[in-house]
Amino acid sequence: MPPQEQSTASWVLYETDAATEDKAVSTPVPPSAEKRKWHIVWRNVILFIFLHLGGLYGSYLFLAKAKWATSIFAVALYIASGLGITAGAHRLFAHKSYKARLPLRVLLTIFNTIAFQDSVIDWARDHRMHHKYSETDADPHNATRGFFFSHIGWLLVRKHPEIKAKGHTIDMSDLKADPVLRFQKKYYLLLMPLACFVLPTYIPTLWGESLWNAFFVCALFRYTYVLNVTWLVNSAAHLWGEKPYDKNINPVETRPVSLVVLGEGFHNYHHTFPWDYKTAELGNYSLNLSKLFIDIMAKIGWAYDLKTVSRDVIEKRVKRTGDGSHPVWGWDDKD
Ligand code: ST9
Ligand code: ZN
Ligand code: ZN
Repeated sequence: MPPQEQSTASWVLYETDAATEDKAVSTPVPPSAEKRKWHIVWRNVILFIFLHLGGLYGSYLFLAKAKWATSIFAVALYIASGLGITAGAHRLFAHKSYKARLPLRVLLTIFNTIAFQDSVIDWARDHRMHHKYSETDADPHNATRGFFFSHIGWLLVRKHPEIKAKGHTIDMSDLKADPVLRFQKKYYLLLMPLACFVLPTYIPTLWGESLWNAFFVCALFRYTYVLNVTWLVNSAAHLWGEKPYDKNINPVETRPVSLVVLGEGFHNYHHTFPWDYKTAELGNYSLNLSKLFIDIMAKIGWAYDLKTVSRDVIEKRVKRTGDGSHPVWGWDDKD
């Protein structure tokens, strides 16, 4: 892969924590002094090539050969592991947008381990960097480096030095204090293969499926699919769509992505108001299954202190920084 040219653009960092609520604080960040280099990690390149070949073959078995119960099980694993990322690693652990009692934290950590996107603590550390240093070299999947880099390329190369240099500015003490997450990280290399590959391959044999079909459909295809739709939030949802809440940042609203990522495609809203447990203004259930899940958990008392944003704050923000595409307030101030 060719080394990428150093960007000469002057970066603007928008911090959008709860503390800044309705004010986008813009801090100029100088361009990185170091020319970007690709230190390719060939082990990852080879593993991801084989994974995607296996996943493609698994998609054929999913559609044409596997027992219907196996295909339904694969979809159930997609939803469960997806929730482990959206309702778990993302909304609960990385953003603290709601609180969860022990049974829910355990359930979401199990779901999260099925997803194999590394331990919640590591995932959340990268994600907090992604929000704090969005679209700069300290953002692990800096989308200004293009679709390929933000989608999968960032997992194929060594991290930019800026990530390690600025990493200490991220406070992870809250998650490191959680015994459930500490347990997951400590035993990850045992728990992850079991949850992501071994059990999804074994369980379908209980209804007479072959190990071959079960492995390619419920392990490789399901895993590759969930990885790719997750990565779309880093790539497509930072590139193509409307910006009704803040036109000064790259993240966009994308309904097609939202549909496959259980409600995480309203990314312009999410980067503007990252503490909202809905990660969207409205949270229509069909496009936001994760909100439905959290609402059900709140009904049974496992989730509480759900954070959201008032209509008034959203309206002011839309009028101040939106691109005019908001269906309600978008065009109010236009001549
Ligand atoms: C995967 C993750 O796919 C996907 C995340 C997607 C996020 C999406 C977010 C979008 C919003 C949510 C939407 C969800 C939608 C879900 C829909 C579901 C239906 N801060 O990493 P190392 C330091 S994973 C501070 O080895 P290298 C630290 O000291 C796929 N410090 O860097 C660290 O040491 P330690 C499966 C940091 O050597 C040291 O650097 N997993 C930070 O450059 C070395 O760290 C894989 O494929 C930081 N953020 O290697 C593994 N980061 O950790 C892929 C690092 O001991 N990863 N440091 O503290 C790797 O192989 C390597 O990380 C590498 C870089 C080769 C990429
Ligand atoms: Zn983002
Ligand atoms: Zn986020």
